[in-house]
Amino acid sequence: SDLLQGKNIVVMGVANERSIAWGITKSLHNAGANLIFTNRQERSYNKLVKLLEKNDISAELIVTCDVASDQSIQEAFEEIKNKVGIIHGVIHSVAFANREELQGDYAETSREGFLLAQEISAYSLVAVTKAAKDIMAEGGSIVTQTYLGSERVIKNYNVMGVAKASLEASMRYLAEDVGKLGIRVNAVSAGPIRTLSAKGVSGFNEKAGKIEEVAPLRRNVDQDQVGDATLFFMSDLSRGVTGEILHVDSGFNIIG
Ligand code: 0WD
Repeated sequence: SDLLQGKNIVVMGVANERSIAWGITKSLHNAGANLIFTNRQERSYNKLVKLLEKNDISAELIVTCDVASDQSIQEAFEEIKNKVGIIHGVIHSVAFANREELQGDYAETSREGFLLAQEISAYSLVAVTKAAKDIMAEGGSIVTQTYLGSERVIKNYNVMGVAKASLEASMRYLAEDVGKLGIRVNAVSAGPIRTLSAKGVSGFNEKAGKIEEVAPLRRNVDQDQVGDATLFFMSDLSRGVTGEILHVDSGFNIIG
């Protein structure tokens, strides 16, 4: 399709082939988008270059960006502005919490661990929106990735569930701020998908098994399904939608 022909979109958070951001990359590429990538680590950069080559996708630009640093975010978007110019969208697909706090009792969460999860997983969307909106001169779309642990107590998700609640509320406040600039902000809430980050949360198999058992579609979702839902938010097909959370979870969230 040519839904995103001529659109410059920044994708943050491809760590490897299993990353949700990689599923999104394929959907956006197939829709004709020009893609710009940001990575935190050298390791992810090398993996991304190989993945792009293997899949015959060319990147407009790849820049380093550690969302823990305002300076890093500013420099990344400055470089994007100088080398690409206007952008039309941003995919925010980054999160982090300490592994030892993704198990056991939430009440044991440390102050530092709480703040770290909030900083990398929720504040980063605020900081990125602040930097991106200045180069989204033609309006556009920002999409983040969230999870049901924000709405319900899901075993082991703990501090990340609280960070996702904060991310979702931030997404709504940001949608109000940048709506007047013609920019929409939405979230996709995916079911469990086996990725590098998912490995950090205890009991993945249990969670995925439950989806197969009780979700209306009786199967787990994959990165490509999240990619296509994110494509909807990136494209004009969703032009009337902002501040919304779209569950891509085989319907699991509706089951009591
Ligand atoms: O089941 C799942 N996997 C679900 C994930 C279900 C629902 C939502 N999500 C969310 C995650 O919470 C996250 O927000 O999707 C998003 C992407 O997660 P993923 O695809 O499961 O995980 P992964 O492949 O590990 O990617 C996470 C990225 C990595 O990218 P880079 O390019 O940096 O290697 O987040 C990155 C992480 O390194 N990341 C950071 N990026 C920039 N600055 C930072 C940071 N400080 N910390 C982590």
